[in-house]
Amino acid sequence: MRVKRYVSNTLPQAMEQIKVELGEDAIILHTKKIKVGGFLGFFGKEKVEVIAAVDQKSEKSLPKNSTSSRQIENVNKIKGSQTVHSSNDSDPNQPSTQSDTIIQEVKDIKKLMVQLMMNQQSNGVDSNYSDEVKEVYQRLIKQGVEEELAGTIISEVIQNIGENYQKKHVYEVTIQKIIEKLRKNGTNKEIQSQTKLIHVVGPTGVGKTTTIAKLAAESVLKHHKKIAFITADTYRIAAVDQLRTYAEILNTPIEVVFSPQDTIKALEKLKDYDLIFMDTAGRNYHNEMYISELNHLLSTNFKSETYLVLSLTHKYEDMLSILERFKNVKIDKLLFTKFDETITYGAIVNIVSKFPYQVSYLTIGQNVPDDIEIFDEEKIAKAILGGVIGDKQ
Ligand SMILES: Nc1nc2c(ncn2[C@@H]2O[C@H](COP(=O)(O)OP(=O)(O)O)[C@@H](O)[C@H]2O)c(=O)[nH]1
Ligand SMILES: [Mg+2]
Repeated sequence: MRVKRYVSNTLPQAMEQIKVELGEDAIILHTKKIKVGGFLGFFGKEKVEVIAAVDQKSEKSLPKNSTSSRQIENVNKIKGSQTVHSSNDSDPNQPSTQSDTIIQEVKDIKKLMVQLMMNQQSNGVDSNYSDEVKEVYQRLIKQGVEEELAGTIISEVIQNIGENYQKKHVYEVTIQKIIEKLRKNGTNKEIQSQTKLIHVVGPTGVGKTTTIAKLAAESVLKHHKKIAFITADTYRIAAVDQLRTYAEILNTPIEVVFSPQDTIKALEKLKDYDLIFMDTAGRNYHNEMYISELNHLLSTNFKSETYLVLSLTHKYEDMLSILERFKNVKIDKLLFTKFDETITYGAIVNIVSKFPYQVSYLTIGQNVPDDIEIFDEEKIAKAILGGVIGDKQ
């Protein structure tokens, strides 16, 4: 691979130079406006810096499509993002025939082009996209949608709207594309009617106990189920008391357990109840032994669902580390809390795109039992584009 830096007066001039020197296959890794000359940064002449690269070997000996997939990998490496899969990956979702592969790679390149164009835009270099498209892209980034995913969404929007579109159309199609990213097919959001145990996990303070109270109240009041509680959060007396208070209000039994063996006994005792909610502490999951015993218990005896609770007030990076921390627990669904306490929702789209889990519910305040609803993709998509749409209508 040959990488070269060009400094020119204009971007087209640099492109022309690159084409002559590196050939048609050269790819642009980076563009930036810079000041050249002057004194202490003042009075410099504005120029464009372009870093371009070309894979020399592949130019001659390899077929075109493998050149392009490596180029995509290289661009992604430079950008520090994930590698786009090449056709050789054993992913079953990858296209099988060569023409499918080429189509896929062209799509990938288009996606990267959009990202690069958008990045050029943020570096102050003109891009060809309309103001609405740029505005929507910037909004996605501001909302915390990862750059690569925002680029994908925008490239899908552009493909969908064609050339002669109206402003409003861009927002409508973007909402549809976000909804598609948030939707998981084949899984149910709500607690399933055959489910006997709801196991709620997550770090301290995200709202697990409050959410259990909300779900439990709904099961009693709306679905007329006979419910019971188990709590494994024995690290703070207040935590047990908190669930005990809800148990008293709902007139349901509560068992306190200290180990998976205790849980087996508690479940035996509560076996005649329709639905059991099990509360836990984040600290329970620091113990490998505890996790494997619990996984075994939950997968063998009866139908259970494990919900990982994430708070939208957490930073996205923290949410990723929580998902990593709980990766050994067999998670069935995610549940996001504290929607009412944030104004950025991009993390939801990132997480749903990255992980296979269905999002079940969204909690929207501290009130038990009212402040909970079934996860609604459209609500999140509209919240993400909220400001943009509001301004434009
Ligand atoms: N604003 C807001 N607060 C919430 C929500 N869900 C829970 N909380 C609050 O978050 C705090 C911690 O909740 P708790 O259920 O004890 O968390 P746990 O440690 O995960 O069990 C409490 O003050 C709850 O009232 C929500 O959706 N919105
Ligand atoms: Mg709790």
